[in-house]
Amino acid sequence: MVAHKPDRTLGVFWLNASETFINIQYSDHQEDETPPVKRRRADPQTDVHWLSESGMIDCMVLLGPSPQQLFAQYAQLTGYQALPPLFALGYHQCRWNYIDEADVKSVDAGFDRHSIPYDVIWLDIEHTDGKRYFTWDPVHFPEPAKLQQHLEKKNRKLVIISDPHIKVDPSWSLYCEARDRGHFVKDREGQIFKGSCWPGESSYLDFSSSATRAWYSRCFGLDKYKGSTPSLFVWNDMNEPSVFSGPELTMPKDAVHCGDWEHRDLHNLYGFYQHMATVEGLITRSGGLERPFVLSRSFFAGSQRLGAVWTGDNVANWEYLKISVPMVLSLSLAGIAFCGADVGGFIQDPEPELLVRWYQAAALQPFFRGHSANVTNRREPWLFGDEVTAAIRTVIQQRYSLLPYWYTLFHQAHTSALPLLRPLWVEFPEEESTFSVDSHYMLGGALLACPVTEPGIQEIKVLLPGSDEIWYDIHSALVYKGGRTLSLPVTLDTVPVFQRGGSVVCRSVGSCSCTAELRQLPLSVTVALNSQGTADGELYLDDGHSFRYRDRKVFCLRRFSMLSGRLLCRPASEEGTFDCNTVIQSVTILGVKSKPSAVIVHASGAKDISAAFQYMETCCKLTVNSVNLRVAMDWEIQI
Ligand code: NBV
Repeated sequence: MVAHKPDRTLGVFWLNASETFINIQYSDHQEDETPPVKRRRADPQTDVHWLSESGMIDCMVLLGPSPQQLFAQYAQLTGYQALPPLFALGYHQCRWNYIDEADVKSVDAGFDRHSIPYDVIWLDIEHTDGKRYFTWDPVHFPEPAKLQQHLEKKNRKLVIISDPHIKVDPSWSLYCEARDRGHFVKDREGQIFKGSCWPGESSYLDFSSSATRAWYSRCFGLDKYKGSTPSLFVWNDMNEPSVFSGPELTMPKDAVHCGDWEHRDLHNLYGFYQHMATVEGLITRSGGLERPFVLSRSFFAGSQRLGAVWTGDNVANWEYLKISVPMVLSLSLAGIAFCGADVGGFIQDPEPELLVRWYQAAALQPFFRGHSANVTNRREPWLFGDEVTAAIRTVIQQRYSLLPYWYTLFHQAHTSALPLLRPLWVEFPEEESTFSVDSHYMLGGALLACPVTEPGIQEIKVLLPGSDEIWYDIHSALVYKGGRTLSLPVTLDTVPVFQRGGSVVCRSVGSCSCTAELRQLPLSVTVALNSQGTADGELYLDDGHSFRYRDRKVFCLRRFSMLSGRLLCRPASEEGTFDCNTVIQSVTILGVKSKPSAVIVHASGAKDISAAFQYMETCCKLTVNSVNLRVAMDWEIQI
């Protein structure tokens, strides 16, 4: 739980995995009638009561006092966000189900045909042989390795679903192994627990046991998991766990786990442990070299160390789109930075306007996946006419251009626990007007995003905080003073995003079909000056997939800072040995009050150059094109 008032952010971490109720009582009244305590109060107060079914009281109070300190305190207890492989930040295309290999290939080709970048295509439960995870449907997916190679040639990945229930099938070796080695949860009589799920009668792996986790991890070995290749990644679903025949659709509380723990004691850890075992499996599969990607539906404090989560089965309506924003903000505050909601709504069919708005909103959330249920209509981005295709293409392309910034934010979450998505109050902790805003938010410290989540609107209200702040509309470069609520006209194409004065944002320039191509593109740097004429920001780069950034410090962290008309590019860390050839193609400086007489580029070891530039007086924007400066080198631009 996070609480905030102007001079303090405070956290309570109640570490308990059993069924827990948290009763929150807001009171603005002078007198609190809540029994058993009846007292008078001077200030409005919020009372919170915690009630857990089992366990001992294990409760930590995190004192902040700043939001940033609170995040760091929580991360010291539960861990930091894992740094995902870069491909996982691209766009993911999922459906329950892509029918067969030809279907997958044709959807994949559709993205190229329509020039829409994407990185990952997903297979849901129907890809298996009778819902036996780690197998393939022999009719529809006879050559899974070839399919992955086909995708991998284009630098794209396949994600398959792997649920925690295992079909009771004595003729299936994986089931027999798990049974004979004692890897299933037991019932209260000590027999293997059986419940029903997708495959029919199923038993459930006991992920709370380290031996079971180790065994399960090995199931992802390339030799063991037939038809898998290194470009296969995993999705853990139904891991609350979901038991169709169980009470409240889950496991009976008196089921028994290793060490004789009842299910009631660890229910909320079950999915976390499956996630952990899957992540371990992928890391081990690569010899410890490659970063895993695993999405999980169930999660717990600490799941941020493992990978991504999503908000589960949402519905294709405006209300669900709207609440996706506060949902991902809450997750972000709770340390789970890599999160998102199914684009378009999982259940039912979105109208085209809703679909476009959903893509626009989700492109500004960390995990970006289109998904739809089996009974819905197909909804690949090009099925709704040219206008919708174009709108979705623009949004996805913009997401890809902004990936250098996203990746840098992930590096920050990984190293200093700052969430990528921040409610406005996190950046403006003293400004009470921001406290209840949950429709717009900061994406890192530099961008304020306000996705449109209502139908047919022509105007949107955006709170631009800070009376001494300057905000720049990233599309029009128009400048707004902070400390006001702006009424912004919107069309279907508008995605209101503002860059905060004082920040620097790097983007990729040019088009690409996936993140592997994006890495080859040059960058642009946008410097947004604050009222003192200064700005700074960072850029993080590494190989995008391995652990070498961690084990051998193969990364590059640069700082751009502007002061007194000089923009410097310098190392932000003395560590880091990544020899990258990435080039900065152009620099745009917003908030330059008058046209400079010259722009001088000085790169170390080279002669000073007087660079050509454009200046737009109407929006105080200076652009220096074709600077072609290596990001890893020290250089400066003087205006
Ligand atoms: O595996 C089928 C679905 C999946 O597509 C969805 O994303 C999960 O949240 N799964 C739930 C089970 C069935 C839901 C009705």
